[in-house]
Amino acid sequence: KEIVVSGIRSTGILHLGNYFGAIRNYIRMQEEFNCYFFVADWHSLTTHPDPKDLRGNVFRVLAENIASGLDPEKVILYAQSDVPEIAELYLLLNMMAYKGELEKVPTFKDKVRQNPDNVNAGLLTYPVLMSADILIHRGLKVPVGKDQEQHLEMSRNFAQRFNNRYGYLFPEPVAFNYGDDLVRIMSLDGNGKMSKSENENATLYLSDTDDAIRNKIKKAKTDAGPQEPNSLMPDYIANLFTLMRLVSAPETVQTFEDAFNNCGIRYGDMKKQLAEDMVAFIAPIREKAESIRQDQAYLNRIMRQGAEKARESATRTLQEARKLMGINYY
Ligand code: AQP
Repeated sequence: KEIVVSGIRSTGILHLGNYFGAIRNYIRMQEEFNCYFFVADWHSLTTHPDPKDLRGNVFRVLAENIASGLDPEKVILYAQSDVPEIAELYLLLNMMAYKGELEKVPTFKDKVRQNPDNVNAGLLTYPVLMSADILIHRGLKVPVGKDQEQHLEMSRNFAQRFNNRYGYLFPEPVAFNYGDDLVRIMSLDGNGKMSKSENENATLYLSDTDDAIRNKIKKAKTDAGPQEPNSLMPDYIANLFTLMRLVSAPETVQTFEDAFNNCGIRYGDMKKQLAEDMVAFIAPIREKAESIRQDQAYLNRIMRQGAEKARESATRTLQEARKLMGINYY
């Protein structure tokens, strides 16, 4: 079976972008592949270093993944920091990553713009740690949202450089999504991608109450509507259709698409329908996550079990890597 690896940062509450970019794929992939899914707690320290939030966020991400449909009996679920072999591989891969290429990564440039006072080396080498996360299990398919596409390209480069320099060890990992294109859910205010730590009022969280969901969708950005038949859709309207395609019945989507193309669309009606379908989608996940989060002993058990299995696979890869690099003296 092919090996699948993917992680989510413990930086807050999961949202629809995380669900449709990543988790939805995880749920299908667990039936077909050998899956390693992890909470990327080290990655979260690049921007969210506060110790008092970390533990809660780690277990929240775990619980929300399980509530969304991940089965801990079918996949290996663990915290990144429970697998120290990843850190060693990260160190080794750093010798294959060049400062110039790391500085050019658009997500790095964004982070520098957002917070120029905290341009730490962890941020710069984020794609290297991400590569170690994947390559430590010799992962091939990586279910992620569109924002991660470029990082995956770098992972392929690092894998290739290692293989060329030391001998074949790593397959070249590819970003994966069950539709063809990778998914990008925009924020409801139309500003950039939906993310855990941006505008809360324009982000639909998997923990949102029914009323919060209705209110946020009601306030989502729209305009006066198309002025001519078959007009080009602005991004923020296309995003509402994307969401609708994900949670509503195909006939419903078709009705509103036709209305858009005939200039007869009423965004108020569309948003009302979308809100109800979204409530029906999110409410069961929210309720399940709440109940899973009450059972700390269960969550601890899953993390420990997962870490043990992840370390077995990680240790095997690391031993090979050391040997190929000549780090085997005794
Ligand atoms: N808007 C999105 N559309 C599609 N996929 C998305 N992902 C994230 N946002 C979208 C995918 O979710 C997985 C986990 O990513 P992450 O932990 O980096 O999530 P985030 O919401 O981007 O988190 P942060 O911490 O708030 O990040 P910043 O501050 O960087 O925006 C990935 O597979 C990602 O592609």
